[in-house]
Amino acid sequence: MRSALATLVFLAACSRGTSPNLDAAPGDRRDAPEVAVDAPALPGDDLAPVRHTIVVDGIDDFFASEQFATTSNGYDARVTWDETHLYLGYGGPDLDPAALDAASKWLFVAIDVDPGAATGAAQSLAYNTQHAVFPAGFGAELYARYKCDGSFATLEQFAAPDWMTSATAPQVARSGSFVELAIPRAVFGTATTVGVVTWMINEKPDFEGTFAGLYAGNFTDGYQPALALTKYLRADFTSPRAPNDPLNQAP
Ligand SMILES: [Ca+2]
Ligand SMILES: [Ca+2]
Repeated sequence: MRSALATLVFLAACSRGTSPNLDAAPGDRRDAPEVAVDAPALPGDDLAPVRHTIVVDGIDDFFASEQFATTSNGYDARVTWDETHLYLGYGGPDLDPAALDAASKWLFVAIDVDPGAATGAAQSLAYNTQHAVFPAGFGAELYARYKCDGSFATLEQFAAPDWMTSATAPQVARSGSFVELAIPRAVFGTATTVGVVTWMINEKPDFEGTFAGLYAGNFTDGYQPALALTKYLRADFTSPRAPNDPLNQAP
């Protein structure tokens, strides 16, 4: 600290410019701005794309770089992928099947296999009186749903105008209030980038609510008859960028 202060005093003295000899001259480094010598690595420079195989056992083995804050305190999301699967992790009190109303609470994971093109479903199915409207440019081809009492999980496919349950079910495992899902990338076709948006609801009559959406500023928790989702994650399977890199946030 002392030497930093001394430097500041020295620089302040120089900046007064009382003597022409103290003015910066070409090649004089005293007043030269600091310049980084090494250019920062650009995305894709000699870096392998993200590949992280999660063991679907209910025990959190996601990296810190795969974690996301949500709209709710006490809830966080995790997303990563490898060559064969997209992996989701969710932690928070209502993921525990012993939680109040667990049989009427859901975790939803909507997936857009051509993010930005706005193809597919522009909004989610209604559960009781709540549904979600997807972010700008996001049109869902699929959504995974997990019932918080642990009774089942399915993958739903959009076949306009309806949704149909896929023969492919997500792999699921839970321990305490943490759940992991694996969705085979085969259901995305040839997509190398998918959009992902997640949220949770309680569909219980008179107790409906929406919460724990991926990206803390995605929406405001509460009863949402037409939830406006505003953000999604672009999971680019060809990119070395960490899943939670802010550059992956869309639109
Ligand atoms: Ca695990
Ligand atoms: Ca789409």
